[in-house]
Amino acid sequence: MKRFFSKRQTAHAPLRERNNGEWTDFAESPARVDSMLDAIGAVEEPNDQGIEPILAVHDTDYVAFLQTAYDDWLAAGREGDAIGYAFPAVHRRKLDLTRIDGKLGAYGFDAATPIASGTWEAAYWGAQTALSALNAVTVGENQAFALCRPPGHHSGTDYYGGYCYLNNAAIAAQAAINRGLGPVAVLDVDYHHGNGTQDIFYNRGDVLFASIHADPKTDYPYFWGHADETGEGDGKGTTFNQPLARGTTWEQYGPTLERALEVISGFGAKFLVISYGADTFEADPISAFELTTIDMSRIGSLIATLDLPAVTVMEGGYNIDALGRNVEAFLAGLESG
Ligand code: OKP
Ligand code: ZN
Repeated sequence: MKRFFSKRQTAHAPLRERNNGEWTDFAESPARVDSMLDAIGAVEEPNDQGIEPILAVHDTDYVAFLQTAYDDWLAAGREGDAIGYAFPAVHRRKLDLTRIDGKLGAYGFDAATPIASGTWEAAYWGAQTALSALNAVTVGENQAFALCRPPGHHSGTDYYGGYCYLNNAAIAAQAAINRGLGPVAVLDVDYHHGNGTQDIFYNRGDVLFASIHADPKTDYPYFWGHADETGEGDGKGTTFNQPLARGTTWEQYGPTLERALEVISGFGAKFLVISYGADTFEADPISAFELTTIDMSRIGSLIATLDLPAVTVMEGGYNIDALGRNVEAFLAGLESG
């Protein structure tokens, strides 16, 4: 399977995040990339497909904000990474705010996702990496891997959060729909619920979102990913959430994944986008499932039984030592089927 990555994605390097009541080192560090590159072999440079496929998912005002947010922060006399402090829990709506602090709160939903000098550059090229993997599959490859960083699945039409700024999986899924490859299923196997992807497609009957993740009662992102969120309007029944308890091992995870695959088959998907996170690993520093490296290859082989053309988009995974190994095990499982 071809693998895509641009070095420009390492331009994003915030220093710290707010986490469990204290400031901690930013877990989604560029060192993650080195671990993955060491393990997955040769990567291809993405092509620049411009802003249009990004704007097919994200609002123009939000993209404009992301492009200048760090400069606006510096122009306001600030130092270090840009981070909001006031968030609209009540009556969120589009307002023409002028101060950067207001804008950071208007578009961001947490304090774990700073905007730093290279954030836009990295997020833009992460999206191009996902689109280039999609291109590879449309010209005859059966599968491709997009080493996206920063990740994307927490980002919605007009918001960032959870280390995510542009939703790479949604951008690839929407581009696949626009090329007539649908219906599309997005299968999210990151430890955290992909609330941004869910939200983007919540009213859509042509995109199924299926996710297995830590129960939001105990884990980030808390507010989304509960089992009773099943879609609305044309999308009624096309969202499938399976929360699992902390401590989950393959014994529970395997059958749950099989059920999610049945949902995808039942939906009649013709194309698959996989949001893959290696943070389900037993030694992940911010997560609490108990999957092993062998389980990563099991996840890959089970998904391969769907026998669908597929783009895998990288999401989380924070145990730097094991990250590359886990990603490679997953890809090998997908390839072997
Ligand atoms: C991004 B992705 C846990 C703090 C969580 C944000 C996590 C973002 C995860 N103690 N902080 O889904 O891997
Ligand atoms: Zn995650």
